[in-house]
Amino acid sequence: MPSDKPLAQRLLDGDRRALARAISLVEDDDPAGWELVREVYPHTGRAAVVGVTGAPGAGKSTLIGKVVANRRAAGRSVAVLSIDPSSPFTHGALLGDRIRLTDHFLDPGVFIRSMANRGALGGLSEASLQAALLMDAAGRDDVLLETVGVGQAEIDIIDHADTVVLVLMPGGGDSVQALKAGIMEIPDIIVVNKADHPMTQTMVREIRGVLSLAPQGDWKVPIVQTEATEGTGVEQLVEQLLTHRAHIEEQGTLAERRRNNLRNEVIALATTKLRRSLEARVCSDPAFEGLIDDVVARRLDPASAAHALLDDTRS
Ligand SMILES: Nc1nc2c(ncn2[C@@H]2O[C@H](COP(=O)(O)OP(=O)(O)OP(=O)(O)O)[C@@H](O)[C@H]2O)c(=O)[nH]1
Ligand SMILES: [Mg+2]
Repeated sequence: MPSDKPLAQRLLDGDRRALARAISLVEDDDPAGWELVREVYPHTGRAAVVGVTGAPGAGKSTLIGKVVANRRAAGRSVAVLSIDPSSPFTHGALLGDRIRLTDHFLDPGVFIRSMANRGALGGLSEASLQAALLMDAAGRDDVLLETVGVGQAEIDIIDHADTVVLVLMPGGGDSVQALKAGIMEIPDIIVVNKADHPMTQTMVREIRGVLSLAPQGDWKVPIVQTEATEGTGVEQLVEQLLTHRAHIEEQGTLAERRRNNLRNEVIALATTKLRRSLEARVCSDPAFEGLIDDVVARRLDPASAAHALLDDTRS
């Protein structure tokens, strides 16, 4: 029976349907979604947010499925957000296929959602951050974010995790190279999944080599070997997740990290807004087209034109 309570209240009460509805609103860039996030934001910040990244097919979803089972057994409520920048599908299409969490579909303690590319307007990264906040507000103890890593710079949602897990697989040398080259930030925990593969130990050694060259913080990045399909190593992974969480809470790094992440988020949102308002202003503006004419005719260089445009929009 539909409740006549407002959506925000139902969400805060942990109502799954309210959560699903709320996420659809932010996914559609509906102003009501932003309003909702504004309302419930004071109730966020309680969930332990874990980001799981790695190359396609590394076993992120299989692993998340096993971690979810473990957390449920410990009595925690869980939400999973799978972010797929490469897929044109939205609203949970192909959900079961991609997320491999079908075992959990009937468990009310597990909320699963996928989000795919949304085209040019309203970034996926923005929408997924809002969705994660809504999951947090809905009282989920653990929020797990799955995203494909390496070269997906626009998907910085992973930056909003308290703990970042990088999933590698033996033979997937590209990711180790990305770490080595500094293209990919050193995560908090590294998983070598598909540890049944004969190249596993070689890869573990390679990763140790890379980590030994990285600047040493006060957290020593553990390498956990798993075989997600069998559930092997999952307990060790969960143990590392909890240890990392306790570590950042004790050291005060959690607060610092969150502050930093939120600062970046505010700048990112402001940048998007500025860009949109700029685009709206120049759209079919004859003065702007005149400026472009000058650039095309080589009378004005692009940087000077940009300056002129900014001076013009400011005045
Ligand atoms: N042999 C072996 N296969 C595994 C293991 N873990 C996952 N797989 C298989 O690897 C394939 C990809 O697993 P997923 O969990 O979908 O990987 P993913 O990283 O989520 O993939 P995307 O979401 O598409 O990027 C599936 O066929 C899994 O059954 C493992 O430990 N050993
Ligand atoms: Mg997956």
